[in-house]
Amino acid sequence: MTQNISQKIISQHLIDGEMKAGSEIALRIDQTLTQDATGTMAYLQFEAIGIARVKTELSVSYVDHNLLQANFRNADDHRYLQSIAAKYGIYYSKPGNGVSHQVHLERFGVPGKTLLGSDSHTPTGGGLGMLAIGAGGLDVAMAMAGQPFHLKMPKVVGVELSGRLQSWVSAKDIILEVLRRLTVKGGVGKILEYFGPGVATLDVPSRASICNMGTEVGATSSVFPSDVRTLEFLKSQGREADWTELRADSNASYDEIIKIDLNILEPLIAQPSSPDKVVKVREIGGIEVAQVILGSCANSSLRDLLVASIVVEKRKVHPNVSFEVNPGSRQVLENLASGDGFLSLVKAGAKVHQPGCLGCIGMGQAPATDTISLRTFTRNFSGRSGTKDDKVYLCSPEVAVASAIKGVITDPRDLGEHPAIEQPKKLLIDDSMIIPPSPSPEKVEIIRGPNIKPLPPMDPLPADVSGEVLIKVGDNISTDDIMPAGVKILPLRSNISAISDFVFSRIDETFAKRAKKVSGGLIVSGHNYGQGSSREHAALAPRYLGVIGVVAKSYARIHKSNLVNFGILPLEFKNDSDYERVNQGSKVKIISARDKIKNGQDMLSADIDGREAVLIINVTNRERDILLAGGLLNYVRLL
Ligand code: MIC
Ligand code: SF4
Repeated sequence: MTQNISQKIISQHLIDGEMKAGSEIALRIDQTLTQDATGTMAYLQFEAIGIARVKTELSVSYVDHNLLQANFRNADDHRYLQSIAAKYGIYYSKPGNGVSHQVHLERFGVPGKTLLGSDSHTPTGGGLGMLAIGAGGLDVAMAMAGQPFHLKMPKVVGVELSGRLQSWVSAKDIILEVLRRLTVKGGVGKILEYFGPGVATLDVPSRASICNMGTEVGATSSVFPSDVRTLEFLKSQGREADWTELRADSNASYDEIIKIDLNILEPLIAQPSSPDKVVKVREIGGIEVAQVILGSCANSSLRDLLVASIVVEKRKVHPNVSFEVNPGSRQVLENLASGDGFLSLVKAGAKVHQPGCLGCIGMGQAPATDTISLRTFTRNFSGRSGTKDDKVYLCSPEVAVASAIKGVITDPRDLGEHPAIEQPKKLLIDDSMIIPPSPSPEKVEIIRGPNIKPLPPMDPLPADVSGEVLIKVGDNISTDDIMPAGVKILPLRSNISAISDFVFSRIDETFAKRAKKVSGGLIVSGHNYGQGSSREHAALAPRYLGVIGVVAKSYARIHKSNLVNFGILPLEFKNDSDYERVNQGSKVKIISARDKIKNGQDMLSADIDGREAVLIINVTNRERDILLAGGLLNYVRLL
């Protein structure tokens, strides 16, 4: 039987289930990655599982999100993560070494392998031909313990690329075009697999940028073939031995096909405050900008920084613009500095920062009130930048640098001829900020500062489920809305009781207090509830406040799994009209919910304010058992 790339990798890692779209499969995971903001919780969970050493081929712990050290908290977390890594057989990438996805691509990714990461942008590895998937920290902890990863077999969408990008148009424009067509929920339950003659025109960093932001359409993963361009990239990293060819069979089929002609693609931009509000740059050119940031795991490779450095050569950043550069990794920074690139950026007036996530997750770089910020980042959800009512646009490095020079949103084609970029044939490579695990793990002591609090215990699902609706929200609620990040809240990620006070705080400051007062309740939402990040705190913290269920029109994949993992019922309205008649304060009761879920019922009759409504519970049998146990950790203990 002919197979596409996704089917090839899945069939080689299939432990259980049938490769039929929508049915549950269990995959063997070769590699895992964590980052600090989700990692502390993932490792607390790994410790609770009680395994002496990770069972994966490779596991890496990155520190890239919580780099500000305004007090002891983040520094405490870093020390905890380093000691855990040393003891349990995990590589530790120190703060300052770069964003997990960029470093993993450079130093660890291998074509044809599976990678599970506690960060939603883990699919970046698809640029190397990996099947790379984002998940909650607990799922990653289970994978480190040697357990398979469970998911519904995705549909495989073939994205056929033809032609070649015109000058000043780059990979970001391709993924923005995908977002324009599919929207932020069009990829849920799907893998985007790229094929066609246009693929060979794209280098690995460009492919990685495209796979990275496949997350923004809600896709489970995105993948490119592994070909000569992949070999060229691995060679530049001194890792050609890791290369294998990976292609779809010549007449492989896809569940759907999308065609993109690269020849006619123009510079695109996503407007505030959703990555799918995409228009041509030309349509909104001329809007004044106050801040431009080049960086994030979508666009901070050496290629992207070299483009910017060459464009600003002999030019100056506009006087009214703060132009900031966040390199993706120390390798990128070192190689930029070894040529003329770094100096060109500094001379032009750029602020060059340490490698890391920084302003992308609101750790600094918040824009001024009522100003426009242009970023090459992944997401522009309202308030994520740290400024209320922010206006953040997402664009390519080319659009960013042109706008930084002109002071207004600028189609880079207005700058004239595109300067040639020359990538170094041989890169400077130095892995000294990646610390291998200890050869004597028994001697390593885990360092726990006062910021690290143990996981709260969780009760099994009660016989009846009842409570009041604590909040009613609309479509596309992101995990940034549910559990905001930023300078104040991100350092509390290792302390569930402290962070739970901020659940929904951007939408309704009274949420946590009200939830605590009535000991929990339910959340009601529209479509695509929980889009965006993999942060399990968006499930764990509401659960801590006593939230027992969410009733939504539909869910984002990772968040739905996180709800199950922490024992929150992910319910759906059978009739969307019931959504209209539920309000904050409505009383919901599902009699014998536990028995019904146990007996495999998928329609639950509920009483909402004295009227009947049918709620759907669309979960697998395994997930039913997890919900009954009160979450995945309880379930594992019962096995
Ligand atoms: C993000 O981009 O939203 C994050 C911060 O990287 C998250 C992870 C987190 O919340 O810690 C993600 O993408 O999963
Ligand atoms: Fe970091 Fe931003 Fe990438 Fe998330 S999207 S991993 S915050 S750079």
